[in-house]
Amino acid sequence: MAKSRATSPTTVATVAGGETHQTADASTGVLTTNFGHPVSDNQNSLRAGGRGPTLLEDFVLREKIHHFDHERIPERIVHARGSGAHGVFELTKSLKKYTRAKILTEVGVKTETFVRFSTVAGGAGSIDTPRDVRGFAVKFYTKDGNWDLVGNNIPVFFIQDAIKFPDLVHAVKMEADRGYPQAASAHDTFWDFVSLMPESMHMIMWAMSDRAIPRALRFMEGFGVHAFRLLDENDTATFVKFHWRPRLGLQSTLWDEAVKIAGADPDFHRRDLFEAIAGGNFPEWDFGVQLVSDEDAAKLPFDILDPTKLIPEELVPVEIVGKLTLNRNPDNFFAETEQVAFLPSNLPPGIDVSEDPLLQGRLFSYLDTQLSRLGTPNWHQIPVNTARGCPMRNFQRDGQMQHSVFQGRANYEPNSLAENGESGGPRETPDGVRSRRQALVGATQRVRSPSFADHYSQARLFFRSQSKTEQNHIAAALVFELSKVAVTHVRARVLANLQNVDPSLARRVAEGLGQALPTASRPAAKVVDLPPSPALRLIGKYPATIEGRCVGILVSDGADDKVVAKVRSAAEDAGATVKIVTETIGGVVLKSGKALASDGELRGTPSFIFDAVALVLAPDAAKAFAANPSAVEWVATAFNHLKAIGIVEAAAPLLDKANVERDAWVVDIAAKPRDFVEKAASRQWSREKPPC
Ligand code: HDE
Repeated sequence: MAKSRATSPTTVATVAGGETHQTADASTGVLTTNFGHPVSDNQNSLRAGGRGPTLLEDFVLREKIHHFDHERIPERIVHARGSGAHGVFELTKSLKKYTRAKILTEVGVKTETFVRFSTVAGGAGSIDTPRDVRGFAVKFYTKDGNWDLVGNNIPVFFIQDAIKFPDLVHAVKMEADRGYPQAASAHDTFWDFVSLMPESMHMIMWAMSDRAIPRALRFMEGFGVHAFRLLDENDTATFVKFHWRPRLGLQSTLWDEAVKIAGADPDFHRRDLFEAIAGGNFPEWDFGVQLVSDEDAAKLPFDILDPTKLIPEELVPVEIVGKLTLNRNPDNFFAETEQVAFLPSNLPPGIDVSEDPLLQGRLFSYLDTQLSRLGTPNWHQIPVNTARGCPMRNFQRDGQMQHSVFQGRANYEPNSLAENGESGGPRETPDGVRSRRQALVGATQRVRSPSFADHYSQARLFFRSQSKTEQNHIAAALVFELSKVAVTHVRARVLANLQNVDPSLARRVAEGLGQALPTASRPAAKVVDLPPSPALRLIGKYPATIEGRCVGILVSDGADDKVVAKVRSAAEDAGATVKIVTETIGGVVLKSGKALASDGELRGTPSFIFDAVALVLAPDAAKAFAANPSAVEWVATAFNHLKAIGIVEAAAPLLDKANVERDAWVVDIAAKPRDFVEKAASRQWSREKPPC
C-alpha cells in the first residue's frame, strides 16, 4: 500500500516541501487552549462573584466559543449528505495497450483511496433513504497524482449541457418560497423542469426505478457516466466508460420500506457502511471499463459524448480490471468526509477528458466550489485531499491557511539559483500530463449537436429491459411522484413525454393519476426500438446472496435455545449478521434458563430494517404477541415487504393475526434453517400486488 504522509491524529504530518506540522492531538494529557495554554477550569467561565456577570477578559471562554461559532463550513450545494470510507484499489489486469496511467498498468499494486457516497438533493442533515441518485466519488492517491472519479450509481444524467445544471438543481431542491420539500423530487418544480427537458427522460426512468432507493451503499453499482479517454505512450486516445460492480450484488429497498426506514433510522446507510467496516466486513467492488475506439464510437447509434446515453453491455462488454476494498472508517467525519474535495479534472497522465459538454462544465465547477466551501486555495493541503502516492512540488505560494513553510528564494521558474548553490526548485517533465492530439474544428456557436437529439430511444430501452416487477415499481413511482404535483398541466406534459417512452407505461400512469392521457409530445428525433439489455436490470443481475445482509430474530422468554442457535449459525455461516429483537431491551431468558442479550427492543427495531426475519417464540409468548399491535405489525410488515420469515410452530397465533399466508418464503426454521437462508437471499416477488 502506498505510504500515507498524513497519518494518525497524534503524529507529525509532513507536507509539501518536507516541512512538518503538528496535527491535532486529542490524546490524554493536560487540556489546553488552541495556543497551548493549560486550562485550569473547563466547567465555569470567569465571573465577578459567584452570581455576577461574565468577564470579557476570560480569553479561555472566548476562544472556545469563537471556535465553536465557526465550526460549520458551507455544505455542498449538491451531494451535501454523504458517508465516506478509506480503502485500497488493486489493479488485476493491465490496460497498458491503451494508457500510460500507472494506476491502470501496474497489476497488483495497491493504491490508497477515499470514497464518498452521497444523496444529491437533500441537505447535510437529511435522511439516507430518499428516492434520489447516489453519488459514488472515488479519490485514488496514485503515484502520478490524485485521480478523482466522481460518478453516480446511475450511468446517465438528466441533462446534456452544463449550462442547465443550476436550473436542474434549483428545480429539485426545496422550492424557493416555502423551503420544502427536503430531499425529495416529488414536487411541482422538479417535474415542471424535467417535463420541459425531454433529454431527462432516460435518467427519469432510472430515477423512478429501484436503483434510486438502494438498500445499502455497499449494494450499489457505480458509473463514471461520461466518456473519458485513455491515452497510450504516443497519446493515442481510446474512449472509456468506468464501472463499479458490488461484489455483494445489487439490492434495493421497496418504496414502502424506504419511507418507513426514513423515520426509524435516518442514518440507515451511513450506519450500515460504518458498522460493516468496523465489523471487518469490508465492502468490495470490481472495477470495469468499456473501451471504444474513435472508429467504433462513430458507428454507435448515439453520440458517445452525450451523457444521457449509456453503451449497452451487450454492445461493448464491461471488462473487469481491478478491485476496490473499503477497509477503514474515517477517524473524524468532518476532517475527512466533510472536507474531502473531488475534482473531475484530477486526472493522472494517461487519462484524459472528452468533449462531453456536461463533463466540460464540471471541469470548472468543482475547483470553483472548493474555494467557497473550504475557504482557501490551499485546500489541497487538508490531509484527505493531499496527494500521497507522489511528491507535490511547485512554485505556488502563500494564500490563506498556508501550512507549508517553504525554504529558499526560488518561488518562480525559470530560475538559475542552482548555479549559485541554492535550491532552484522543481522542473517540468515530458512524462507529465499531456492532452490528446485532436484537431478542433467548427465555428463558435451555441448549439446542441443534432447527434444529441434522440431523447427517448434509450429511455424505452431501459424500461423495456426491466423485469415485470421492476416495471411495476417504475409505474408506481411515477404515480406517487406525479400525485404530489399540484399543477395539472405539468402532470399532463410528463404523460405526453412518457407516451414516447412506452405507451403502456403512460397509460398505466395516467390511470394511476386518474387523469386523461394526452397525445404524445413531438420527439426531436425518431424513437427507435433497441434490442433489450438484460444487464440493465437490478433483479437477477447478480447471484442472490444473504452475504452482508442482516437477519432479525424476534425471540421471546422461554424460546428454544437450540432453534435460536440454528438460525443464527445458518445465517452467519452464509455471511449475514444477526440481530436479536426482544420485547424489552433487557433481553430474554431462554427455555434452558440462559439469558439472551437483546440488540433492540421490539418497538424501536422494526422488521423493515432487516433483510429477513425469524420468529423464535414460546407458545404463551406467541399468544401474548398476537394481542400486541407492535408485534403484529412487525410480522405483517415483514410479510408485506416480501421477506422470508422463519417460523416455529408455536408462532401460529401471531402469524394468523398478522395475516401471514404460509407461502414458500415462510419457512419452518427448526426443520429447514438452510432453506430459510436460501429464501432470505431474495424476496418473494410473487407476493407483491402491483400497486397500479
Ligand atoms: Fe456534480 N457537483 N456537478 N455531478 N457531483 C458537485 O462539487 C456539478 C454531475 C457528483 O462526495 C459539487 O465538491 C456540475 C454529474 C458527485 O464530494 C459541484 C455538474 C455527476 C458529487 C458539482 C454536475 C456528478 C458532486 C458540489 C454539471 C455524475 C459529490 C460540491 C455540469 C457523473 C462529490 C462539490 C463529493 C458534487 C457540480 C453534474 C457527481 C457544485 C456543474 C454528471 C458524486 O461542484
